[in-house]
Amino acid sequence: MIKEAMKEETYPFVMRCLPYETYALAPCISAETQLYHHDRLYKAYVDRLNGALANYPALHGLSLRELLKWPENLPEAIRTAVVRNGGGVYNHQLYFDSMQPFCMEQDPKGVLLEAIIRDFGSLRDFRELIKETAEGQFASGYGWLVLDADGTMKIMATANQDVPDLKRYIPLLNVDVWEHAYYLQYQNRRADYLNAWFRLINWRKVACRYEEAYAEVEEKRLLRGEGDLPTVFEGEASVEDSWLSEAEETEFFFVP
Ligand code: MN3
Repeated sequence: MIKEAMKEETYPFVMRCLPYETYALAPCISAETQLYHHDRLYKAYVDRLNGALANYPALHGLSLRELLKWPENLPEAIRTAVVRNGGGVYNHQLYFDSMQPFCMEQDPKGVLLEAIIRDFGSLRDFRELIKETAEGQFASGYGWLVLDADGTMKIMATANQDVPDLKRYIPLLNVDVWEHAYYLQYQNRRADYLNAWFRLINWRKVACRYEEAYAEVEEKRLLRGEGDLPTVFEGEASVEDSWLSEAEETEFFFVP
């Protein structure tokens, strides 16, 4: 399995390129939004994180996840800067990397789909819950799908550039609900942006992260001598009916 490169990078952190063209997510997310969001805002977090770490060589061998997992171990003088800007880098990398150009064929499949049904009831319930949670995040922040240390997936929201508690959760997917992520196109209509975002999720990448995270959680539990993790049910899971109603599918093509 391909390891997430995110875990391996250390100082100086480098701005990652988008894994698709700047315009490739239009009309759901416009090229203009992506340009400002990725090339300006995300880059600024990378620069500020490197600036904060520059005079602390003892931290230069740590990955972003390691820096964010134990913030209490960071020198007090740079703790806030590393948490805010490191979070800004981590969150934006996961966000941009979790999307792909829209196509009608994409659905979660296999083990990930089975796990979604196990933990949320159905794909439709999952979709409603993550949208509702992200929409309900007061002011700026993110909506998340994470794998809990107990082996089940959870949905949550975080404020500002906070990451979920990485001692307990492994992030699988996130969505940026800062206004800069959608205001140029959607103004205050966060729900419309979330509907559009949901159509862009790169499920293949989320599935890779899930399988890798599940193996990591399982290994730790075995080492601790704890019981079995919840497993997915036997047999092939399938999406019984499209989670998009016909009206929603039609509506998609009129997204600004
Ligand atoms: Mn952002």
